[in-house]
Amino acid sequence: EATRIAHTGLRGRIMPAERAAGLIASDDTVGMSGFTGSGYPKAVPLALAARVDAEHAAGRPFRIKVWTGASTGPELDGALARVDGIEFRLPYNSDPVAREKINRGQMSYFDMHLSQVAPMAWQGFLGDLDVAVVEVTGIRDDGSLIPSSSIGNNKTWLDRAKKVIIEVNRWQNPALEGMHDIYYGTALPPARVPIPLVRPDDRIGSRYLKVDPEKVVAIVETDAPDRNLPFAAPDATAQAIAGHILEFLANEVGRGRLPASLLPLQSGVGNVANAVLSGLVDSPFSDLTAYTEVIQDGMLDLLDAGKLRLASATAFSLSPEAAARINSDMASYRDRMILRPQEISNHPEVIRRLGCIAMNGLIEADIYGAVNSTHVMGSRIQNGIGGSGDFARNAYISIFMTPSTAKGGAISAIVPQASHVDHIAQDVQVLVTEHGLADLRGLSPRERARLIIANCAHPDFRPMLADYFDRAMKGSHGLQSPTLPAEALSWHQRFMETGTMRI
Ligand code: 0RQ
Repeated sequence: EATRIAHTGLRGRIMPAERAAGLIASDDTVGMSGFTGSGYPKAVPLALAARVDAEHAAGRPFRIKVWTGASTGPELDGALARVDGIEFRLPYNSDPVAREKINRGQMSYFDMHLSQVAPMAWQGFLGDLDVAVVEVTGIRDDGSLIPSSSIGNNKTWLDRAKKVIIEVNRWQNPALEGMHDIYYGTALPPARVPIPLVRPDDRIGSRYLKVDPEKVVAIVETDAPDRNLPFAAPDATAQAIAGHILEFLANEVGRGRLPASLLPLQSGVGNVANAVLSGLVDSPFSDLTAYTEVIQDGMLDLLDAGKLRLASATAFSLSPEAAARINSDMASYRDRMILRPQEISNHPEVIRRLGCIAMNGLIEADIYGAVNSTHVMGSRIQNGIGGSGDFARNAYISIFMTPSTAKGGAISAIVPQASHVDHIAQDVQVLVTEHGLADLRGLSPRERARLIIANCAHPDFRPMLADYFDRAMKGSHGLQSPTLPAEALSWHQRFMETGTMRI
């Protein structure tokens, strides 16, 4: 096909990925595009990994600091982590190789709220940004950029970086043009003003990203697909969780506490979240909207079924099948989807104003409803907090959902005390497992504990939790949130020693 680089001046900077990677120096801080498996650069990070490997083989240290939107693909985090090329990483990672390096103490990881990355970069707390490497769909004749399948922090990286490397990916559908909404009205206090977004479908910015052409040191043309993992078909557990949530929402509508079109939905990633969305296809709700982080397969199903009117997010997170589906009919989806910078898709002010219904996964919750989203056994990072904190704290209703056990039943997802806390009890209003739902709104800690044990815990672990709570009611220092400190984390200790939380 014809070139996607309409700006004639910039065409002169087209070069191979190897040469572009040569413009990145050891110790540089590099802001990369990418959010889940979408819109991340696919050629320069791979070429850089090869270079890092060669430098290391020659006995020369070479590591960089990597900032992104959220998780990326194996060509970025996986390739660079494998060659020990990443010294520092923020704000979210789900790559298994990088995860292992972090948990071995070989890579520093700053796990942060996704809405805070861009503001913190502007505040200067994160240091200078040396290079931006950003994937786009095309470059217009005025030098503005047609964004790709994710926006993430691209606007901020392009504005803040001293040097910019652009990957123009011909695999991305040109019909993406027009779907994006890049808001340039953010400023730091005391100049900060309200974000003029009052409905999920409001467009408040530009369709294009801006970049100073003088800063563009390289353009690399690519033709590689986004790499998102396929979703598993919802299993019985996921379907049961989805069923409880749909029943809860129907009940809220019945009581007049939610409109029949609900409120803008936010849904985390993963199979359970996808099952909830699939369940909504056959629900009585209609005219739904989503104000969320990622558009996943279930959202496409809802759009196709005519249930979902509009989805606003910062990225696609589609299985290969769903990506093919959307690519073959992009024009029809384009008016029903908006991709925004993650500081807007996840903005606390907007989430609070719209009244999102947040639905996120978890690692474990304790009997008082504090939620651990990030650390296995309190110390091993799984992914990161991602956007769950942005949404949970500010949602109209904050729902957390999980299978009641993990690792083949050896681990209870409901524990006496969370081994790490990402979401305090005040940010957890509804807790759901396949066994049932606990509506915790308005309840005291003791009432929450009784309800969570009865409704959410796996039957095998229920008597152990009830026994712990009964004894805590007798032996605790205080009775607001009864606790036996010496025993509270003993379930985790037992798992580390014996491989199971069961006695
Ligand atoms: O690991 O595959 O090695 O067995 O954690 O667990 O059950 O597949 O669930 O995919 O929904 O992930 C919290 C990680 C849940 C996710 C978390 C192990 C389990 C498995 C995954 P294996 P499941 P999910 C918007 C919102 C934070 C970010 C967020 C997450 C793996 O939801 O990252 O919410 N959330 N963002 O075996 C030991 C336990 C465990 C456990 C699960 N109690 N003990 N291992 N696992 N519970 C999206 C974005 O921000 C982009």
